[in-house]
Amino acid sequence: ADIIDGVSHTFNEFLLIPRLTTKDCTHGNISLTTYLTKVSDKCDLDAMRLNIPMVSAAMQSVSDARMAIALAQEGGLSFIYCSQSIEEQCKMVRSVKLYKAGFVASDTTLSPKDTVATAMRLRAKTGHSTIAITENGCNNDILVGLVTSKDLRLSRIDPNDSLDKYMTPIDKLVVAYEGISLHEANDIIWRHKLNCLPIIDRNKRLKYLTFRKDYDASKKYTSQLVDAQKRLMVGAAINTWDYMDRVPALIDAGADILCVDSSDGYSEYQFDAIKMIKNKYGDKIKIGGGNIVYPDAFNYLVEAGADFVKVGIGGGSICITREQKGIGRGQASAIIDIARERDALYQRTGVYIPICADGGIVHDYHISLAIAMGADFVMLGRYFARFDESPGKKTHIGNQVVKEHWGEGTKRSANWSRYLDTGRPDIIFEEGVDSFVPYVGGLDENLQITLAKLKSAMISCGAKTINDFQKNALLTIVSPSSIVEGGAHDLVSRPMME
Ligand code: MZP
Repeated sequence: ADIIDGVSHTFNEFLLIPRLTTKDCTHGNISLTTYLTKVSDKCDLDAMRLNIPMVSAAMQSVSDARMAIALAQEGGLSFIYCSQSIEEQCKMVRSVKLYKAGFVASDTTLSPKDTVATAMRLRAKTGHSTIAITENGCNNDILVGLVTSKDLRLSRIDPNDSLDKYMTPIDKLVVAYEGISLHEANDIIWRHKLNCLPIIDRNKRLKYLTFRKDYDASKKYTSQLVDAQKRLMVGAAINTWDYMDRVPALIDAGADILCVDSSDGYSEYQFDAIKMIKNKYGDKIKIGGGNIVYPDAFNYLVEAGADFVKVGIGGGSICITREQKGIGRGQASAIIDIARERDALYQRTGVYIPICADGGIVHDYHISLAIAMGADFVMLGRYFARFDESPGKKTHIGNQVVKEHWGEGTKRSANWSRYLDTGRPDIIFEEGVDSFVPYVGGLDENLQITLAKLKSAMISCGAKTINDFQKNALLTIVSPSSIVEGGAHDLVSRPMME
């Protein structure tokens, strides 16, 4: 066997050295915009960008439609997991695409019937066009109740239809939140960045929400919106065994970008999948590959046609691949080496392939380190699983509030395909664990703190853009004792107060 030079390092073993902070390097002047897909010197019009360098992991416990809507509104992106049937995944993608098209998903506590009834009642009271969207729990179709001032139409979304057919422009919108307090209504408007005003009754209870015509949410918020359609962007994961059916269905549902989800992306299966998709759809469809940890695999996936490459094997919070198979590499070393290969490719060809640092981000500052090491954006599972918007159930362990978080390499995640004829290989042993993460509240409030820390690190390093940060960062490897020195130390703990 060959042994590669040097030790394989993790994020914890690095720190950033400050560079000159110039006076114009302020929070307000920093751009976190980054490339998501391949860009060439000759033309970057076609490249997709993120407004913040963070995407959520394609995992059952992380990225469903609710998370995708919340994160896209912050300027990031979710990859909806593929460990579910094609129909279920497309349904999630559709919900995200419908969201900013003037539709608001109904409160899930209301039944489909009640949602439609509420919309009709409010239309009768207010004379405004109203709309209710809800899911039909019986057969998992999306049931759309459309109430306009002229007619009432109820229709099922046909998965084979273009979504445009269902995009009826409306300027007044009523959602089924009638009767909640003004405070709760404002909270919903604020959290979901709705383009709406609350109209309340005498008792300060919500009557309905109405669009504010003069207001363009895309100007105020760094929403991740696609060009003129004002719809949120959403990604979808695919696998290498049913992609021939899954990809066309996802494209039709409106997925903006795809990513092959695999713990080991250096395979002929993945090469063939990316190549076939690129041959069939050309550059209209963007697709990422991975995961990999060494430059040879990077070149292989780029040759297949990957628009970005995901780096990381065995570093995920729920991952036991290294213990089970002895496969993987310290995440910092993997990113540094592959970023160098990516930069060399760019020097040679003028083609830049963004890389995503996937897994093992434990502290907020690890995001800064990953980017300084050359990643263009990071993918996080555990981080997002802790928020209200993640699909995991909230529960208690002792006094602590926690949320469920489980790996895609667990039998739990694979269970969806057990009774279906999917062609999915059986899981003989698990590469992930089924666990919990501490619950920390809503995505927005926590994300703002994380982004503030990232910007502060960039300011200390004199960088106003992600590109500056990657180019100018100076990193140092730290000794175990300097890690101890970096935390609070040599203090007497404050006694617990009543
Ligand atoms: P983390 O942010 O929770 O540390 O890591 C998330 C990443 O772990 C995912 O994006 C994926 O690459 C990886 N993952 C997901 N499931 C497993 C598993 O079951 C896994 N082994 O390694």
